[in-house]
Parts: sequence; structure tokens; C-alpha cells
Amino acid sequence: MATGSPTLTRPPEAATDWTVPQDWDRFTAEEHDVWDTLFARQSKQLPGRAAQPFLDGLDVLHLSRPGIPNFEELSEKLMKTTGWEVVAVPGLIPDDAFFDHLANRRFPAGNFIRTADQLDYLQEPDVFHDVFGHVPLLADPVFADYMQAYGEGGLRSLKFGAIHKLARLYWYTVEFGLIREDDDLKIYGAGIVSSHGESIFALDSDSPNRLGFDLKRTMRTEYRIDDYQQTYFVIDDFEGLLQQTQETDFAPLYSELETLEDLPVTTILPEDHVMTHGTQAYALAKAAG
Ligand code: HBI
Ligand code: FE
Repeated sequence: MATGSPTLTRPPEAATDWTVPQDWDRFTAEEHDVWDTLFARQSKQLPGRAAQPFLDGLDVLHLSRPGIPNFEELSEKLMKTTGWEVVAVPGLIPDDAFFDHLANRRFPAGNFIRTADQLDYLQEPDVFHDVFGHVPLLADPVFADYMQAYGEGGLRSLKFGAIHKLARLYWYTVEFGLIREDDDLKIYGAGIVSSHGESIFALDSDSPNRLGFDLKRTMRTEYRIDDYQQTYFVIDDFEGLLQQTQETDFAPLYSELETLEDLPVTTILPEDHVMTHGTQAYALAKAAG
């Protein structure tokens, strides 16, 4: 999960591209247990909820032993399927380093895991979010290309000062995206599939809006990082998402976005394709305390 760009200081053990050795042997039995608990809980909950390519991709995480995946073994499997690898980073890394990894088909994954008493609370993306949430779809050839295209687009967006607009595309697809599959809605965003609560809420609750995905619309929409989303965007398929990202000329789009105001999370526009007009009851109850 990504939360913009605070000022980050590179720790002395990190290379200039912000990678660190995973040092897998350092993880304790308790830390491996946290992974196993989260893994069992989510793999049980996701059939019927997660998009089929995600469920298929979970196979790539079935490694030779349980516990936190060894990135070398994981990368070897992933490399054979789609040419991606997983590299360890200390936590959030700067946008340019993050995009450069994606553009080169390397997924940066946090080299730490949440504690057993905070299974559902995350301040920074940990190895469970990053690997369970993101890696299965990197085994899908089309989604794998989308992630690379996003990284390339990210590097270009730096020149336009448009990162926060492009970050919204990532947020509403890679992190919190929904997809139509047959006649059902399914989850595919890493922030949802790795969350025990939101993987139910995103599909079953009457509270959030569910709107048809539109690239420009998504890039105008604010998002919240502190609780369940109030609006989700639904794509038809990964092919369409990849195609739009590759074919859109982002320079004129960014200039146009400069002239359009940002949209608050709950706004519904006349041109939106509304699948659910949410009650927002969940967010309203939270706000009321
Ligand atoms: N770093 N480790 C890590 N994980 C992210 O998801 C991440 C990041 N740095 C920047 C970033 N995301 C975002 O700013 C981009 O998604 C736009
Ligand atoms: Fe993430």
C-alpha cells in the first residue's frame, strides 16, 4: 500500500536503489507464525471473492516451506512465469526508486512483518501486504505488463509534477480495484485481498460507491488511507486496463487534469456508471464517533 511521499532517509544498510538483503534466516518462529496465520485466514476467505487470476497466482506462493516466503525461491518461480522478481526494501521508498523497480519488473517488498497483536493494523506495507497482496497477480501475464507500464508511466510523470494524480490510478486499481467477472464483482486490489475486513466490506457492504472505472475520472478522485474506501472503481478486465495505460498520452491528460478540480471521495458525477450508489453509512457512523 502506498501513502504518498514523506521525506525518507535511506538507512545505511540499503543500496542506492533502496534494496536490502532479505536475510531470511533472521525471521523468528513467531514472525513466521504471523505469516501462516494471516495466510490461512485470507486463503480461506478469498475463494468466490477474489478474481480468478489472483486465486490462480496464489500457487506461486506455495513454496517449499511454510512461513514468510524466501524471496530468492519466490523470485525463481515468478521469473519463470512472467519475468518478475521480488526484492526486499526497508519500508516505503521514494517514488522514483519505486517506479524504477516496477519499470524493470522488480517488485519491492517490505522486509518486516506486523506483530501478532496487530494483525489488522498497518502503518507501512509489510511483507504480508506486499507479497500476499501483490505477488499473485504478478504471475498473470497481462497484469504483470500493467505493473511495468505503471512504473514506466510513473517515471515519466515525475517530469510533469503529476505524481499525485498517477498515484490515484495505482490506488484505485492495484491497491483497491474491483473487477467484473462473469456477472459478479470480484476483488483484485492488494489492499483489499490482504485485508480480512475489507475483503468482505468491498463486495458486501451497502456503504461504499461502486463505479465503472474511467482513467481520467479515477485520477481526479481523492482517496483515504486511514480506513475502508468510500468509493471503488470496477474494471471489465486487465486487458482494457493495460491498453488504456499504454495508449493514453499522459502529457495532454495531465494538462487537462490541471484545469479540472479534484473530486472528493463520495462525489458521483452524472456521467458515472453507477453500480452501487452507496449509503456511506459506515463512514458516517465512524465520523459521528
Ligand atoms: N514504497 N515500499 C513501497 N511500497 C509502495 O507501494 C510505494 C513505495 N513508495 C512510493 C509509492 N508506493 C507510491 O508513491 C506510488 O504508488 C505512487
Ligand atoms: Fe500495496
